[in-house]
Amino acid sequence: MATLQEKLGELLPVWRNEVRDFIKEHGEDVVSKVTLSQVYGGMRGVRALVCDTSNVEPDTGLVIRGIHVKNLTDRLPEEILWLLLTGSIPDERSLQALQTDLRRRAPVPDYVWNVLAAMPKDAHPMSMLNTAILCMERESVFHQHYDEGMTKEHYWAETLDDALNIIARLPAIAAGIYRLRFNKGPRIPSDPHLDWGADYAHMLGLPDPTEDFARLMRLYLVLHSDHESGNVSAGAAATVNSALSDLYYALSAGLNGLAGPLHGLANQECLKWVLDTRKKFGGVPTDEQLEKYARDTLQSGRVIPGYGHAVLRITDPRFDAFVDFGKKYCPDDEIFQIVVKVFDVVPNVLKEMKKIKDPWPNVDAGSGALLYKYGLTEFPYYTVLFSVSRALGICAQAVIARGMGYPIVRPKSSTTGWLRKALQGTPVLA
Ligand code: HAX
Repeated sequence: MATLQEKLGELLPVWRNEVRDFIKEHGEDVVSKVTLSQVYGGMRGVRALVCDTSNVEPDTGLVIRGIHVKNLTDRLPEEILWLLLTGSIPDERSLQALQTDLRRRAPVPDYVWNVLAAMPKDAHPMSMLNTAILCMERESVFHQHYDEGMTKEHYWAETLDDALNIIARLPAIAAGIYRLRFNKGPRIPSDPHLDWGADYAHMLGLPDPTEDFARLMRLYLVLHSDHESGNVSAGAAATVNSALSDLYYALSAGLNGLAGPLHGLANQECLKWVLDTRKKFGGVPTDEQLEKYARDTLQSGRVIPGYGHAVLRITDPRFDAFVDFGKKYCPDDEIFQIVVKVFDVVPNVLKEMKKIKDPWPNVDAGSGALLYKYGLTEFPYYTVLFSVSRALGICAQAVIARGMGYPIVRPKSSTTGWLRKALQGTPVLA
């Protein structure tokens, strides 16, 4: 049995030495070439970042520390946090120690509730979540100790302290936002006997006599926890953290990116599209109706939310995991049935549009329908759920970056004129 702090204290010096030797030996070798299309195309496919917590290859999907996500669906989110940070699944006693530590750190100070209560009644739940995280920045252990002259070798431990404080409080804050923003009545106190995911479900306050909703929440929190570091949220957080801005700043920067409709907000957009489908056809549509509806959506210039991915070229295994859950626990639910039917029909429609590189469903195509089934019907809230989960990966990545002593992120940009000259075209812009 070891605590997370002890385990990382052992591992980080080993990893640092390995990487130092690796760079010494191969520092000048070429890893990736960059084409002009990639420069203008959001750097898609350029290998210029390191992320050891997880990896996403186009033909496999999410692999966390060498374990495919489909083999992690029965794990607790706390186990995933440990795995992300250390590369192994914790033993029973280490897991219990982590859970006890999180419980100790969980109480949310009153000033956070006061700030949230003062926000406009129509504030988006994501802006509420980020405001709550940012207003706690005054408590950053990293920030305080940095100001007191902390040396580099302590950065990771103080970042870990911030990470655990934030992660411990997020379920209560996120559940509190749900109850406040959607007029659900007073906040529900945490139940110290529950694990992190089940406690979050409990504090949301939805009826859950079968405990299936708690089960779904654990699964949701595992599946969304990390997706390597090039995506908008993780990338933004890593860049901000590389300036030694503490985790409150860095996480909030990342989650602001998650709030975009092409990224985390897609889950709310996706359910909206499925519900519109049900409304339009009065239930589960036929294949022909659905095909036409998908084409109409595309012709009107909109995307089909929940489909396509910047990296993946297969059905997202996280979508598969949600479908497996639905087939097991709510196969007769009408909205779930529409999700399954969309999966049957829409990829073929998308395949006809040659510009779309990935016609398959991503994680957001299935999650909303299941949340809706268990009574979480306020879809502007869904990205908050995603955020609670993604905080695990973003925080783990930040702790490791500080432990490895990675430098400030600063790629080079070019003017279009410079690019034209470099490629021997005609310079038109200065
Ligand atoms: N519906 C319609 N058009 C789509 C599409 C979809 N589902 N997916 C891609 N396209 C379009 C793109 O808009 C782009 O069109 P333009 O060239 O006219 O701009 C073209 O196909 C090429 O895009 P791509 O190279 O295949 O995909 P990108 O890497 O540029 O974008 C996205 C990836 C996920 C943003 C994109 O597939 C999309 O907008 N999907 C719908 C929104 C969505 O589901 N987002 C969630 C993604 C998962 C995630 O991050 N969750 O947080």
